[in-house]
This record gives sequence, C-alpha cells and structure tokens, in this order.
Amino acid sequence: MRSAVAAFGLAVMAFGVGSREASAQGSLVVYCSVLVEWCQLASNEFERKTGTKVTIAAKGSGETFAQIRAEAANPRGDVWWGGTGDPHLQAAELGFTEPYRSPLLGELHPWAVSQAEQSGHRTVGIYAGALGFAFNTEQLARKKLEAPRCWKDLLAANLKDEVQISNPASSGTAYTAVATLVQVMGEEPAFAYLKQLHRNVNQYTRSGPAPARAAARGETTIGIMFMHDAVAEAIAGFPVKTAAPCEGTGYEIGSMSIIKGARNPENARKWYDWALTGEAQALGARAKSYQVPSNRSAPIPPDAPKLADIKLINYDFAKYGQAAERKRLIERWEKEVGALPK
Ligand code: S7P
Repeated sequence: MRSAVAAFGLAVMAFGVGSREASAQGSLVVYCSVLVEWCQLASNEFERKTGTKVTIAAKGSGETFAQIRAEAANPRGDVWWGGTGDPHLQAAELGFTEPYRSPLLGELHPWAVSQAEQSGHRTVGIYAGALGFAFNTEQLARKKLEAPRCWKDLLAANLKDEVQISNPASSGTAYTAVATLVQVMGEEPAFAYLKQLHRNVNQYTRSGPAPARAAARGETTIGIMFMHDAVAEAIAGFPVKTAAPCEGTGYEIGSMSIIKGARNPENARKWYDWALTGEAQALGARAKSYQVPSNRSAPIPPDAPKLADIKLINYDFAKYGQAAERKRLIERWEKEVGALPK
C-alpha cells in the first residue's frame, strides 16, 4: 500500500513539484498523507470543481513532517493534507505552518476544533481513527495461535517474529503507538513492554499502514496500526480482522495545515475550506478510507471502526504533540528498543 504511495510520490516529484512557473498558473501543491487512492480522488474532484491544477506528493505523516522541516527555508508545498495530528502540532509549534481560521470550523466535531485551538489555528482535525491490531485469520488457524485482544497478548512466547509495527522515527502511526503505551501503562512499564515486544516483532516498517497490508497478505500474522487501514484490507477480500486493545488504546486526529511561505496561499485556503466540507470528506469512504470524518454532516462510513465501542484513552495531544516530547520519546525508543539485537 505505502509502496504504491511512494511510487506515486516519486512520479509526482518527477514532474517538478512546486515550480515557480506552476504557481503563476493557478495551481496548488498538496502534500498528502492519506492513502494514495484518496489523494488522487480528492485532487481530481478539487480540480474539477475549481479549475485549479493540483500536484500531489504522497508520503506518510512522519516523512512529510521531516520534508517540511527540511524545506522550511524554501517551501515547495502549499498545504499538508492528512496524517497523524501529532506531527501537525509539532509543525505548528515550530512555526512551519500558517494560522488560518476557516469559516467551516463551526461545522466540525469538537475534537477537530480543539486540534485547531491548541495549535493557534495552525492546523485542524479532518478525521479520527483508533489504533489497534490486525490479524490474519488463516495464519492464526494454521499456527494454532489465539487472536490478540489486549496489548499484553502480543508478548506471548509463541508470537516470536509474528508481529509487525512501523518505526516511530519515520512513522506518525508508530509514534502514536509509543505515546499510547506510555499513557496506558506509564513510561517505565511502557518501555519495558516495548523491549519485550521487540522479540516478537519481525519488522519495523517505514510507513504506518504497511503492517495492515502485510497482515492481510499473510506476510505477518499480526499488525499494529490504525484499525481503519486493516478494515480496508478486509473489505478488499483479505482474511484479516481487527481488535481494539482491551486495556485501552490511543487514536489520531488526522489533520491539515497550510505550509508557511506557501507559494499559492489563496489556493491553499480554497483547498482547506473545501476539504472541511461534508461533501469533500465523504470522498474518503469512496476511496476506501474508513476514518471518522470531522465535519458533522459527513456520513460516518458504515465500515469505520466504531469509536464508541472502543476503550479510547484520553490521549493528551497537548503533551505528546510537543516537538520536544516527540523527540525525547523517539530517541529513547531508538536507543533502548530499536537498537536491541534480534
Ligand atoms: O489511512 C492512512 C493513514 O493510516 O495514514 C496516515 C498517516 O500518513 C500515517 O503516517 P505514517 O506512515 O507516518 O505512520 C494516517 O493519518 C491515516 O489514518
């Protein structure tokens, strides 16, 4: 899934993202951190509606944050659409994104507005989704393994090399997982847990949705990721099911920000307002992305994991969205977990 995203990103970059010529012709460069099918559908619809030429560069949230930071002195993107909320909050704190109060704010769920308020209106929530497990039912049956229901189940001795999760240094999803475990267990027990889990991890992937794809295809038995990414695989016909951890789990407020120094600021605001409408957000389900939309009028896809049925923690976005906290936790993970021998 993410390899398709990367390939698409490369194709897009090949024809000159953010060139000065393009900006003179009513265009827009969108850094897109949702699945590539949704990036494509949204950009086509926006082009159709407004006549603005959209160039998309698709990458996960951790990688897009790193790109925006690297380009801060010479920004090439106009708007960053989608991706986990924490790096959007960090970009806001570091001054990489512009404040903007959309007239559509009044149509949003309170969790999306609070993301905006918390960042001084430098970002806003566009969808929500819970973290959980995906498991391949055929692999479980063949290996006579129990379906995991709780975080503690993933430490079972018979799950050696059966679990996949992304790498928090590159992935916003995995950072959400580390921050979630710290909030569920406390920091020291969470790191003790992650060190034990390391034995059962077959691969730390670069992108967040990759473990869902791998679990669907039997390349791993269990994946940890946002549950909606695994739902998409199940709907595509793969033998994969999801579970929400019994101890409680974290969630993302997928977000959107206008990049500071955008070359097409007016079009960026046009996209921003459009992307907050119920009509635009309903495109997610058409593109087989099953997050909960932030506009109250957008239908919740019937296949979206039901947040009300999941034991969600009161995720502290203010604390774990801070640049210094993210840096500290990722460095600690790299030193104490990522560096452990296999
Ligand atoms: O459905 C796609 C999704 O999981 O990907 C987004 C995000 O870009 C993941 O980034 P990482 O690869 O850095 O983990 C999520 O916001 C979204 O729900």
